[in-house]
Amino acid sequence: MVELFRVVRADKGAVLVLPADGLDGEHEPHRVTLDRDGLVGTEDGERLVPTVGDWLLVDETRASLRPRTTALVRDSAGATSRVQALAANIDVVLVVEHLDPDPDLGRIERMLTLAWRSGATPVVVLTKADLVPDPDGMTAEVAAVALAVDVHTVSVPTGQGLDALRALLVPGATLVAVGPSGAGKSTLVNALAGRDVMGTGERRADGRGRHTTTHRELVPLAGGAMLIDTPGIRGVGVVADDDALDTTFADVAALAQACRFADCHHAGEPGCAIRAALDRGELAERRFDSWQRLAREAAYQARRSDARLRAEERDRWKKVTKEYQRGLRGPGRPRP
Ligand SMILES: Nc1nc2c(ncn2[C@@H]2O[C@H](COP(=O)(O)OP(=O)(O)OP(=O)(O)O)[C@@H](O)[C@H]2O)c(=O)[nH]1
Ligand SMILES: [Mg+2]
Ligand SMILES: [Zn+2]
Repeated sequence: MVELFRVVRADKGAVLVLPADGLDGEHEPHRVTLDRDGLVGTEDGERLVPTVGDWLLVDETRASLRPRTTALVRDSAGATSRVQALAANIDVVLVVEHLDPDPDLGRIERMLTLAWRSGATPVVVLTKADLVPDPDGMTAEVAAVALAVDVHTVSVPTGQGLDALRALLVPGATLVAVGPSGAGKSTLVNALAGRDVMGTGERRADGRGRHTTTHRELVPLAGGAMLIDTPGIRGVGVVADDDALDTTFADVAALAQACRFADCHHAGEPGCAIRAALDRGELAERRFDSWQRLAREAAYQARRSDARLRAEERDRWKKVTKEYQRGLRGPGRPRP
């Protein structure tokens, strides 16, 4: 008999899972121990580190992962790039940012790029509306950089904006909350779950949050939706993806298309549409810088990722050649 489970938490060497028909907040997850390498095979022969949101097929003899429909991935630091899947099979990425202290537009743009890259739909959630005098004005500023994305302004103590978020919790949908520590992700998860599932942090006098949540966890909601809470991560690396960047920065990308030279560096070349827009005040320097920084980072990540692929290919050939030579020598024959 084959059974389908969902990974609600992934630790080193083991995952916590719930059966597909037990994702209602009423069941206790159980633990599945992984092989020594911590990997699980997929139906198409890949071996992956399981992550929260993965679907796991288990029969009497083995477990395998369903191919991921979407995945929120980040670049983990290191000389050769390794991509880490933060969450899989998600429909909506909630990009959570606080209004107090002031929202960081660059961070929102970075999170939106990650979100677009995942294949899921990004939604911006601005928290702590109760702490600022002009939440609407701040929302408008954020909406201006979150092109084609819904922006919701919420407050958990007053309940403002929560119904608009509840409308996203359709049965079977999976949402993941990302954003800085102290933004109020866990507070939001608890409010939407209607019970205290995740621990939340005390607000410090300087307004900065500590890292309260330390693991990623999928919380099944009573209505049939699933909400993944994540720890606030500093400086998540973007994974190279021109489409995601072009979507997040559709305005800048359109201007770049209009530059006279296809390889324009926007550094003073004649006919540069970006320079012209900056001079006319139609494009903010901050947004241009933010786009350039993420584009550079994505290109750097792509080079490191290529280097890793080449190294892996080299290792594979070394192994193949060794096996081939061993084959020539024949089994059991002594070395010359
Ligand atoms: N006034 C006000 N405070 C809020 C709101 N949402 C969250 N907070 C407070 O902000 C602090 C941080 O909230 P958390 O939910 O722990 O933040 P988090 O994003 O989960 O943080 P990490 O787990 O560290 O990533 C807590 O003291 C919350 O009570 C809000 O809408 N209004
Ligand atoms: Mg938290
Ligand atoms: Zn240009």
